[in-house]
Amino acid sequence: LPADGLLGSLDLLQVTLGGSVAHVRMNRPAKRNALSDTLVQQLHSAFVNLPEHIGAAVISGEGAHFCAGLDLAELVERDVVGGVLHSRMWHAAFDAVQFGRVPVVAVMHGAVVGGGLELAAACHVRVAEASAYFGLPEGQRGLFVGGGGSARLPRLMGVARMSDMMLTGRTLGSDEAVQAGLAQYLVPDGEGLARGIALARRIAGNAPMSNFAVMHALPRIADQSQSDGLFTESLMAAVAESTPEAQERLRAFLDKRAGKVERP
Ligand code: 1HE
Repeated sequence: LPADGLLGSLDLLQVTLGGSVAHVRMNRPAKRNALSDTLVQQLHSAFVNLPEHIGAAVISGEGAHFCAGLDLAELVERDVVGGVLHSRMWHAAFDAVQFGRVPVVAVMHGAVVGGGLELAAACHVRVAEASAYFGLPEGQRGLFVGGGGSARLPRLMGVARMSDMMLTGRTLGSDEAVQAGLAQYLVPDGEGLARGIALARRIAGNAPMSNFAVMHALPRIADQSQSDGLFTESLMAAVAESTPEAQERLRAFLDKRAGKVERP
């Protein structure tokens, strides 16, 4: 595998490596990056197969929009069994994003709707360009979310906001989305990718065990009772702080070789 440059074009997906960061770009602009079965499977494959030297990833969409959600042209021919299996296929793919090897930054612009918002919700940090707008048109299309949205989105924005979006078709602009918890960063149009890659570089510079703990322990602890959560936290903390990398980083700070915490 090349350490840098184009890793491969999976037809609807382009994966580029730069140092410790992988950039995964949905590349179906004519259909607004609508998530066909093929595109979802290619996302799954890309995240499962990230090279070992990669420490963080960025996902973005080519063209005027991040993602138009489910490819509605493929939905019309599906029966009930096909529908359940299809949803489970999305779950597997988006789990590979959320619970894969590395943290993922979503860079969002234009439409971030339906399954596109579900995909963004599986990422760990979300950057919105000013043009980004967010919607869950499933209610209007006679559908329900099927890509993990009902489990992930209320954890970001709460059940009330998600219900409002699904029932009334309300869409949120990028500033409202930040207030609602759907994005952590708001940047001018055209600056999302640079910000996303800069954030990914910082993330990739962390100790791998700290990143692992944030990705895998934090959401599980949030699902646990306080008592179980505190116990899990103690185990995870002990694992993280006993790694050689943690010990070297602590020594570096005490020897004044490491940076201080900066003001925002
Ligand atoms: C599509 C799709 C799609 C565009 N499936 N083909 N998602 C939605 O309900 C959103 C539907 N899409 C839209 O509302 C708009 O397309 C957008 C606001 C995203 C973009 O508008 P615009 O004016 O830039 O593009 P367009 O002219 O509407 O679309 C360009 C082409 O993309 C056109 O095809 P063409 O052959 O006529 O050129 C569109 O048909 C096509 N296209 N979006 C299929 N979604 C696991 S559960 C998840 C459930 C959901 O995600 S439901 C939400 C589905």
